Amino acid sequence: MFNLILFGAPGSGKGTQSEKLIEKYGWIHLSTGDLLRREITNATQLGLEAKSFMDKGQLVPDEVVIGMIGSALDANPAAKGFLFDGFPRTVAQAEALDALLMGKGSEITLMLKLEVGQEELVARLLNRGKTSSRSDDRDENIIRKRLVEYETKTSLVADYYEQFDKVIKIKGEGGIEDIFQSLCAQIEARQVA
Ligand code: B4P
Repeated sequence: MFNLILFGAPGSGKGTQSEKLIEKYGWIHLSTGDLLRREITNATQLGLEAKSFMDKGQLVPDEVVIGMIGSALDANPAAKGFLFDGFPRTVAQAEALDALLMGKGSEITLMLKLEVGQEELVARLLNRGKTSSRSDDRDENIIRKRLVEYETKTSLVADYYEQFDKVIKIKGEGGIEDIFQSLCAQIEARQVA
């Protein structure tokens, strides 16, 4: 199994690149952001709770997202690989993910970390906010709060996987197709190794 974490700040291109990677490699795409937004659309109890955090630019509590990922892994026993997009976002989530995968005789293969400057991130998210239904992309203060959450909590997840030598940094600025080719080159280097 090939288990990839596509990592990066909000707006770094995770969702954009995930779509292309899934199409090429046929993995199961697990985006906690998408899973949470689905719960909100369906007005579930979990969705109502998650929305109160997301609207403020805060991370949703670990136990909520870990439970969602555990269910999604169980629902796809025949997967040839998973692409984790927007997860893990805290070290506790990373440890939980490793334990879940170990329980299935598997592990994280690789983390690809998209690197984009702060002002470019803000500009991209504000731009998406003009056209999408995402309320968390419309207010610059909320966007900056999400970036602080990333710096203080989520960036530590890269340090966590760094100790296992699983992290490769990719320049996330420039053309979408060029960035995609850089990601594919790293994946294919690991596939033949
Ligand atoms: P997510 O849904 O994960 O969204 P995101 O990180 O804000 O951005 P995304 O990755 O989708 O955007 P992309 O860069 O593709 O999270 C939303 C919220 O959910 C979080 O704030 C949190 O509250 C909660 N949440 C989710 N997972 C959680 C977890 N595990 N634990 C706790 N809470 C969790 O794209 C951004 C824009 O850039 C797009 O408009 C795109 O077109 C553009 N773009 C992409 N690549 C570009 C390029 N190369 N050049 C120019 N523009 C580009």
